[in-house]
Amino acid sequence: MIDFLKEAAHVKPSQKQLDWFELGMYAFVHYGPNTYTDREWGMGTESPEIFNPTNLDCDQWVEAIKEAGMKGMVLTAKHHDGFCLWPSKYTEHSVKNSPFQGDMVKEAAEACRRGGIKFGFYLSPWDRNSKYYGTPEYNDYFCNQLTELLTGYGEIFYVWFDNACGEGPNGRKQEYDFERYFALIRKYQPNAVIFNDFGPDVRWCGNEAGAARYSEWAVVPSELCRYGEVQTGPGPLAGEGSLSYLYNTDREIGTMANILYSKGLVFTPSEIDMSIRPGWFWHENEEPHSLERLYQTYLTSVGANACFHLNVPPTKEGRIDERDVARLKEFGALIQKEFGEEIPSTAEKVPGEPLTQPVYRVHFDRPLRDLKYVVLREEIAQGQRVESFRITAESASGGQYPLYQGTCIGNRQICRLQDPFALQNPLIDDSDETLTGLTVQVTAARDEVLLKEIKVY
Ligand code: FUL
Repeated sequence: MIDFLKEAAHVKPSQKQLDWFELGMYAFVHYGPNTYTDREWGMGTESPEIFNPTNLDCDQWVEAIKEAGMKGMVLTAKHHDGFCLWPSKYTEHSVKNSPFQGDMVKEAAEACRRGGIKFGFYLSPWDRNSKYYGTPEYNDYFCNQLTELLTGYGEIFYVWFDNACGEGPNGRKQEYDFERYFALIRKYQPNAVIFNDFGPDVRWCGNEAGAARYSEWAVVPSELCRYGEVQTGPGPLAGEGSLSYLYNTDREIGTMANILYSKGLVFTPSEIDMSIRPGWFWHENEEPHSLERLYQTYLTSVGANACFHLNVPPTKEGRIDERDVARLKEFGALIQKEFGEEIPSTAEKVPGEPLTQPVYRVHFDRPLRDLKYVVLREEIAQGQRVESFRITAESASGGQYPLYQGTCIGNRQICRLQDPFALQNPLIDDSDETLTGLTVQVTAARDEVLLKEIKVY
């Protein structure tokens, strides 16, 4: 058992997964015929004529995205309706037969380059337009399109695959050859991270509501992420009981009870994807979600060992709606207000034995009346190890204040001590007390704990 936990603690990310983690937050951009028909899923029978951005400004998209602090953009190059936002050689169902005679993928990629953010794309395998869909030829068609996108638009940081698999125009479903798609990406864009429900590089969190797990492990059973690289042997209980079925909507993924039954473990962290509005595509009568909702999702994604993929859909004109622009600005400003200035402190580790509990003592450079967040980061390049921890504050008069209890840390755990939206919520109620430091005590870990950062705000 102990040997297996140690193995689990040493399951490591690739460099591109580490780079992806550092991005934290990036934008999704859903754009296409649905924008003009007010639908979420097109039928594939829409005329290309309807795609008509009359006031396109991709630089405005990029500016809005950057206002929120997002570091990349992922464009829906083709959604389920099969309409290509670039003039693909392999179909007539594309921008080339629309009043917009340009290449939307190129416009977006170049705007990202100009604005200094990364560019990636979403390519839906489900295609309700292609005559090949539901036959083996469709995988060739899909690979041809994928190759166009991988080779024609410079560096791609992310390729996002949807697992949706409905019927095509001939009533048949398709068997997607994901292994073949992934091999093409590795060949043409070796640094691109691949998102798919089941890995290899990033997995889906299991919902589109921005709801992360309380314990969002990056090290998970290969039963779930079957495309990831298996880095351990089977767990000590493999074959003894449950894990015959594991799905990405389960509450427990990667927890101790869960991994002990697994056939092997992979490093495949989770992404929280959500739209700024109820729909993925722009609809005139929808409003952006509240600032509170976006901020809460930020804390439970970027602040909970995952990344945040926030969709901002362009309007019919081809611009980001001013209501969304305003919300993105507020969102970026709030993050800046909450995390812009760190409280100077020094941390000292009082080590425990491997598999026992180190304690980190943090001393503030000056006594504090108040603190709002403690941000913890593990040296995730070495693996994810902390199972549980607690944080206690010390006051000048020797008082101890229990502040927080948590489970995973991983890449980043933002421990929120106060609600920035609450009217009044003092951490300590004695007005004469000041805080001099805090203790982060790891209460369980899979192997030696390596925290690379403890920051206080
Ligand atoms: C889903 C799709 O069906 C939605 O339309 C959207 O693109 C979302 C990001 O993925 O599976």
